[in-house]
Amino acid sequence: MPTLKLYGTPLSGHVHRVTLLLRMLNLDHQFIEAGAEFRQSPEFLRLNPFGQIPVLVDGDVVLGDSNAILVYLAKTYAPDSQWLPQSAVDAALLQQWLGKAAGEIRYGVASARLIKQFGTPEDYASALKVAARFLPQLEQHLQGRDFLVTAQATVADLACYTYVARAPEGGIALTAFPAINQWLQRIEALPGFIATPPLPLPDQINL
Ligand SMILES: N[C@@H](CCC(=O)N[C@@H](CS)C(=O)NCC(=O)O)C(=O)O
Repeated sequence: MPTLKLYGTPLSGHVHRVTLLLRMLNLDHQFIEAGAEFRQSPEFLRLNPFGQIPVLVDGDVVLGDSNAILVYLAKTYAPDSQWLPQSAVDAALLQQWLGKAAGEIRYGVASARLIKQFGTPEDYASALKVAARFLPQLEQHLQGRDFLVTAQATVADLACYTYVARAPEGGIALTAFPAINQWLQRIEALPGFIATPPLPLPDQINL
Protein backbone atom coordinates (compact mmCIF):
# COMPACT_ATOMS: atom_id res chain seq x y z
CA MET A 1 0.00 0.00 0.00
CA PRO A 2 1.48 3.43 -0.88
CA THR A 3 2.09 5.72 2.07
CA LEU A 4 -0.77 8.10 2.58
CA LYS A 5 0.22 11.74 2.94
CA LEU A 6 -1.97 14.26 4.73
CA TYR A 7 -1.20 17.95 4.31
CA GLY A 8 -2.59 20.04 7.14
CA THR A 9 -2.09 21.78 10.46
CA PRO A 10 -2.87 20.28 13.88
CA LEU A 11 -5.36 23.02 14.79
CA SER A 12 -7.52 22.80 11.67
CA GLY A 13 -10.85 21.12 12.34
CA HIS A 14 -11.15 20.24 8.65
CA VAL A 15 -7.84 18.38 8.88
CA HIS A 16 -8.71 16.86 12.27
CA ARG A 17 -11.76 15.03 10.91
CA VAL A 18 -9.48 13.30 8.36
CA THR A 19 -6.87 12.51 11.03
CA LEU A 20 -9.64 10.92 13.12
CA LEU A 21 -10.75 8.61 10.31
CA LEU A 22 -7.17 7.67 9.38
CA ARG A 23 -6.54 6.72 13.01
CA MET A 24 -9.85 4.93 13.45
CA LEU A 25 -9.14 2.88 10.30
CA ASN A 26 -5.57 2.22 11.50
CA LEU A 27 -4.14 3.69 8.30
CA ASP A 28 -0.47 4.67 8.51
CA HIS A 29 0.10 8.12 7.12
CA GLN A 30 2.64 10.87 6.92
CA PHE A 31 1.48 14.26 8.24
CA ILE A 32 2.93 17.20 6.32
CA GLU A 33 2.62 20.61 7.95
CA ALA A 34 1.07 23.05 5.47
CA GLY A 35 1.00 26.53 6.99
CA ALA A 36 -0.56 29.63 5.43
CA GLU A 37 2.53 30.57 3.41
CA PHE A 38 3.07 27.09 1.94
CA ARG A 39 -0.60 26.91 0.95
CA GLN A 40 0.01 29.80 -1.48
CA SER A 41 3.10 28.18 -3.06
CA PRO A 42 3.00 26.77 -6.61
CA GLU A 43 3.92 23.37 -5.14
CA PHE A 44 0.83 23.30 -2.91
CA LEU A 45 -1.50 24.91 -5.45
CA ARG A 46 -0.64 22.09 -7.85
CA LEU A 47 -2.07 19.72 -5.23
CA ASN A 48 -5.11 21.84 -4.43
CA PRO A 49 -5.88 24.84 -6.66
CA PHE A 50 -8.25 26.06 -3.91
CA GLY A 51 -5.23 26.60 -1.66
CA GLN A 52 -6.89 24.86 1.27
CA ILE A 53 -6.03 22.08 3.68
CA PRO A 54 -6.58 19.19 4.08
CA VAL A 55 -5.08 17.52 1.04
CA LEU A 56 -4.70 13.75 0.90
CA VAL A 57 -2.21 12.08 -1.43
CA ASP A 58 -2.64 8.35 -1.96
CA GLY A 59 -0.33 7.25 -4.74
CA ASP A 60 -1.67 8.87 -7.90
CA VAL A 61 -4.82 10.10 -6.14
CA VAL A 62 -4.70 13.70 -4.90
CA LEU A 63 -7.77 15.00 -3.12
CA GLY A 64 -8.72 18.26 -1.44
CA ASP A 65 -11.84 18.86 0.67
CA SER A 66 -12.17 17.14 4.01
CA ASN A 67 -15.59 15.62 3.39
CA ALA A 68 -14.57 14.29 -0.02
CA ILE A 69 -11.47 12.75 1.59
CA LEU A 70 -13.58 11.06 4.29
CA VAL A 71 -15.79 9.45 1.64
CA TYR A 72 -12.75 8.39 -0.40
CA LEU A 73 -10.99 6.82 2.59
CA ALA A 74 -14.07 4.96 3.77
CA LYS A 75 -14.93 3.68 0.27
CA THR A 76 -11.34 2.63 -0.44
CA TYR A 77 -10.19 1.23 2.88
CA ALA A 78 -13.37 0.31 4.76
CA PRO A 79 -16.06 -0.61 2.22
CA ASP A 80 -19.14 -2.16 3.79
CA SER A 81 -18.16 -0.78 7.19
CA GLN A 82 -20.10 1.36 9.65
CA TRP A 83 -18.38 4.50 8.35
CA LEU A 84 -20.31 4.81 5.09
CA PRO A 85 -23.76 3.22 5.31
CA GLN A 86 -25.04 1.85 2.02
CA SER A 87 -28.84 2.08 2.09
CA ALA A 88 -30.24 4.84 -0.10
CA VAL A 89 -31.79 6.64 2.86
CA ASP A 90 -28.74 6.42 5.12
CA ALA A 91 -26.40 7.46 2.29
CA ALA A 92 -28.64 10.47 1.63
CA LEU A 93 -28.83 11.41 5.31
CA LEU A 94 -25.06 11.13 5.54
CA GLN A 95 -24.76 13.66 2.71
CA GLN A 96 -27.17 15.92 4.56
CA TRP A 97 -24.82 16.00 7.57
CA LEU A 98 -21.73 16.49 5.43
CA GLY A 99 -23.60 19.48 4.06
CA LYS A 100 -24.19 20.78 7.59
CA ALA A 101 -20.47 20.39 8.31
CA ALA A 102 -19.61 22.51 5.25
CA GLY A 103 -22.48 24.94 5.84
CA GLU A 104 -23.94 25.75 9.24
CA ILE A 105 -20.97 24.35 11.18
CA ARG A 106 -18.33 26.08 9.04
CA TYR A 107 -20.13 29.42 9.05
CA GLY A 108 -21.32 29.17 12.68
CA VAL A 109 -19.14 27.64 15.39
CA ALA A 110 -16.06 27.26 13.16
CA SER A 111 -16.24 30.88 12.01
CA ALA A 112 -16.52 32.06 15.65
CA ARG A 113 -13.37 30.04 16.52
CA LEU A 114 -11.47 31.43 13.51
CA ILE A 115 -12.33 34.99 14.55
CA LYS A 116 -11.57 34.59 18.27
CA GLN A 117 -8.41 32.50 17.92
CA PHE A 118 -6.83 33.57 14.65
CA GLY A 119 -8.31 37.03 13.96
CA THR A 120 -9.80 35.86 10.65
CA PRO A 121 -11.77 38.72 9.08
CA GLU A 122 -15.24 37.16 9.30
CA ASP A 123 -18.39 38.51 10.97
CA TYR A 124 -18.76 37.36 14.61
CA ALA A 125 -22.41 38.45 14.87
CA SER A 126 -23.22 36.39 11.79
CA ALA A 127 -21.34 33.37 13.19
CA LEU A 128 -23.33 33.60 16.44
CA LYS A 129 -26.59 33.86 14.53
CA VAL A 130 -25.84 30.74 12.47
CA ALA A 131 -24.71 28.82 15.58
CA ALA A 132 -27.76 29.96 17.58
CA ARG A 133 -30.06 28.48 14.95
CA PHE A 134 -28.09 25.31 14.29
CA LEU A 135 -26.98 24.08 17.74
CA PRO A 136 -30.56 23.70 19.09
CA GLN A 137 -31.45 21.80 15.88
CA LEU A 138 -28.47 19.50 16.40
CA GLU A 139 -29.43 19.07 20.06
CA GLN A 140 -32.97 18.08 19.07
CA HIS A 141 -31.72 15.65 16.42
CA LEU A 142 -29.42 13.92 18.90
CA GLN A 143 -32.06 13.45 21.59
CA GLY A 144 -32.68 9.69 21.67
CA ARG A 145 -29.89 8.96 19.16
CA ASP A 146 -26.30 7.86 19.73
CA PHE A 147 -24.93 9.14 16.41
CA LEU A 148 -26.11 11.37 13.56
CA VAL A 149 -27.15 8.85 10.91
CA THR A 150 -27.16 5.27 12.20
CA ALA A 151 -26.67 3.54 15.55
CA GLN A 152 -22.89 3.64 14.96
CA ALA A 153 -20.47 6.43 14.12
CA THR A 154 -20.21 7.31 10.43
CA VAL A 155 -18.01 9.77 8.57
CA ALA A 156 -20.79 12.31 9.15
CA ASP A 157 -20.14 12.23 12.90
CA LEU A 158 -16.43 12.84 12.35
CA ALA A 159 -17.14 15.66 9.87
CA CYS A 160 -19.42 17.43 12.35
CA TYR A 161 -17.44 16.67 15.51
CA THR A 162 -14.42 18.93 15.73
CA TYR A 163 -15.82 22.42 15.26
CA VAL A 164 -18.83 21.66 17.46
CA ALA A 165 -16.55 20.25 20.19
CA ARG A 166 -14.32 23.33 19.98
CA ALA A 167 -17.18 25.86 19.97
CA PRO A 168 -16.03 27.19 23.40
CA GLU A 169 -12.74 28.22 21.74
CA GLY A 170 -14.90 30.55 19.67
CA GLY A 171 -16.66 31.88 22.76
CA ILE A 172 -19.79 29.72 22.37
CA ALA A 173 -20.79 27.73 25.47
CA LEU A 174 -22.13 24.20 25.00
CA THR A 175 -23.46 23.80 28.56
CA ALA A 176 -27.11 24.16 27.49
CA PHE A 177 -26.85 21.20 25.08
CA PRO A 178 -26.72 17.88 27.00
CA ALA A 179 -27.42 15.63 24.00
CA ILE A 180 -24.63 17.31 22.03
CA ASN A 181 -22.24 16.84 24.94
CA GLN A 182 -23.10 13.14 25.21
CA TRP A 183 -22.60 12.70 21.46
CA LEU A 184 -19.19 14.41 21.68
CA GLN A 185 -18.22 12.05 24.51
CA ARG A 186 -19.31 9.02 22.45
CA ILE A 187 -17.00 10.10 19.63
CA GLU A 188 -14.17 10.79 22.08
CA ALA A 189 -14.55 7.20 23.38
CA LEU A 190 -14.00 5.63 19.93
CA PRO A 191 -10.71 3.73 19.55
CA GLY A 192 -8.10 5.94 17.88
CA PHE A 193 -9.63 9.24 18.98
CA ILE A 194 -7.21 12.10 19.49
CA ALA A 195 -8.12 15.68 20.42
CA THR A 196 -6.95 18.86 18.73
CA PRO A 197 -4.42 20.79 20.85
CA PRO A 198 -6.47 22.97 23.21
CA LEU A 199 -6.56 26.74 22.69
CA PRO A 200 -7.19 29.38 25.40
CA LEU A 201 -10.89 29.88 26.12
CA PRO A 202 -12.32 33.36 25.59
CA ASP A 203 -15.40 34.60 27.52
CA GLN A 204 -18.38 32.35 26.76
CA ILE A 205 -21.77 33.32 25.38
CA ASN A 206 -24.80 31.13 26.16
CA LEU A 207 -26.83 31.09 22.97
N1 LIG B 1 -14.33 22.82 2.20
C1 LIG B 1 -12.96 22.68 2.61
C2 LIG B 1 -12.59 23.81 3.57
C3 LIG B 1 -11.19 23.68 4.10
C4 LIG B 1 -10.71 24.93 4.79
O1 LIG B 1 -11.43 25.93 4.93
N2 LIG B 1 -9.45 24.87 5.21
C5 LIG B 1 -8.84 26.02 5.83
C6 LIG B 1 -8.06 25.61 7.06
S1 LIG B 1 -9.16 25.01 8.33
C7 LIG B 1 -7.89 26.62 4.85
O2 LIG B 1 -7.12 25.94 4.22
N3 LIG B 1 -7.97 27.95 4.69
C8 LIG B 1 -7.14 28.69 3.80
C9 LIG B 1 -7.92 29.33 2.69
O3 LIG B 1 -9.15 29.15 2.62
O4 LIG B 1 -7.29 30.04 1.92
C10 LIG B 1 -12.76 21.33 3.28
O5 LIG B 1 -13.72 20.76 3.79
O6 LIG B 1 -11.64 20.81 3.25
